Amino acid sequence: MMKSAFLQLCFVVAGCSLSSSVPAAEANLTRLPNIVYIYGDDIGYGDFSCYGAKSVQTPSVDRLAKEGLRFTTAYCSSATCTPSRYSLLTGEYAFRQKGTGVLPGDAALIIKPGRATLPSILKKAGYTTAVVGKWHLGLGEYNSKADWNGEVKPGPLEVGFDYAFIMAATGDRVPCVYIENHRVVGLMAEDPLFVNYNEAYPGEETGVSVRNKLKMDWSHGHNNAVVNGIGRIGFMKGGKSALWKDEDMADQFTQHALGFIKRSKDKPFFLYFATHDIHVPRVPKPRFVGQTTMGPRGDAIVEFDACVKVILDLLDQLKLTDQTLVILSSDNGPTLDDGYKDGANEKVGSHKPAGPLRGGKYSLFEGGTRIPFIVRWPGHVQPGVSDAVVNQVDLAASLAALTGEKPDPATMPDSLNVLPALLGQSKTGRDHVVEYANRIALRQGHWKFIPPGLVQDQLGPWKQVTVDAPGALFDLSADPGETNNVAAAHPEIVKQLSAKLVSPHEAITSPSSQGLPQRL
Ligand code: NG6
Ligand code: CA
Repeated sequence: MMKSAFLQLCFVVAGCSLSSSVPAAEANLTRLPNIVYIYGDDIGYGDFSCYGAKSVQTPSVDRLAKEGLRFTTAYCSSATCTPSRYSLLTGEYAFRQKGTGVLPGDAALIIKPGRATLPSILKKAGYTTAVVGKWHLGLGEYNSKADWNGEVKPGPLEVGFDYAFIMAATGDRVPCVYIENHRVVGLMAEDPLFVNYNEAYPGEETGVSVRNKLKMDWSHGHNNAVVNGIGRIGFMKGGKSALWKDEDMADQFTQHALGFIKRSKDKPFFLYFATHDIHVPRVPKPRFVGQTTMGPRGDAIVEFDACVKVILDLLDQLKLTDQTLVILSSDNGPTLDDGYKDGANEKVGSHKPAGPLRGGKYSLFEGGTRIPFIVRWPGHVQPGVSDAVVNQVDLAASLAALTGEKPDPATMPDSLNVLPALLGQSKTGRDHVVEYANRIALRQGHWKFIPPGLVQDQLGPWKQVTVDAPGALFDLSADPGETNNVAAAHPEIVKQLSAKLVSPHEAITSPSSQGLPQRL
């Protein structure tokens, strides 16, 4: 199976000199590539130096861009984390399912065990699969609560991963512990862990009761449990031996990622490396503090880049670079003040976290979901820049195609095979993108249509603008910053796009640029 899939692959890979008559071994390509997916959190379109940032330098991300293909028009599937990650792993738009909004840390698993997922497909193709880092897709049985002191399941291992070293939700949500496979790491039976999102545990400090002693003050929310001197969302008590230290988190995740790569290097592996950086609370390791003039948000970008370096260096050392497909991206657009007083707004200076785009995290403007996206596979992906339109929801079908698997379209309804675009063989990908930030908007070709309603329009704190009927229409080719609403000048386009959005099914049943049926 693997070999025939591999041979098929060789027909489609750009720059691959292998023809049907050349045995795989002769081309020194005897196995499917490893896949490392590096997923930053809340990193915007303008946050890396290879995407134009000047106030922060990201040499390792830039190295990937130089050696790989840097996309200008790639999208995540939602302007917040949980729905984006849900779509990435399932190949289904999150807005189809209730309960896929930003989850609390005690939420049940929202991916049904047994359904086809990106990791389960790769596992079927022979890969060893791992998730290291932020999970945020719930843990435990539907309609019940996880048993933090026992086996924490179902979770990643039940939806296609062989190994997991994760945080349950976010850095700012309890429980503030790591979970390795089915167990909370470092928990002692005599000090059990309790978690709830409703009320404080009597006698436990909160971000309100000890506000003047906090390491980092909160600006909104984040005033429930206090862990490592930082207020969080949600309450917890006990489990003292298991509590994380924010300053160590990037190291913890990176070390576990390295361990997985070293253990798995002898056969194809898939690593989903989901960093906490640069989500709040931004508390980088001391050696990164002050590396930029932008305060913790800028320093966290430097920390993220250092984690990328460690992973790339290990691939070099193990001589795996040429046989590893590395994809680097972010789960949603950028934000400044996201609930802590870390100086992100005050110190941003001339830096533009979303680059030339309008809006950021939580927004239906382009800054919400258009994100950095880089693909490197030496010898197979020609280095350069691609304007092809791709969406992270497509990775499931595309990586399935790469590995010779054929997911059932019914189980991955929104994932398109855009492999030729990902590998730089095609200049086009999708012909449309459904953008999602609590409600949906549509990009079709160079047109962007936002239906009437409220749209988040700042990088934090919260500020919304109202889009009046019949909706806002932007010509992204002439106006990438979405400043000039041309709806009045193009009523027929507004009518057409708004009709498609009323029924998202229709929006996606038009044939794609690759002649494949587009499924929703
Ligand atoms: C918001 C939080 C924000 C962040 C976000 C989720 C408040 C006031 N704001 O509700 O800090 O945690 O949820 O971010 O609590 S995400 O990247 O995981 O989607
Ligand atoms: Ca996020």
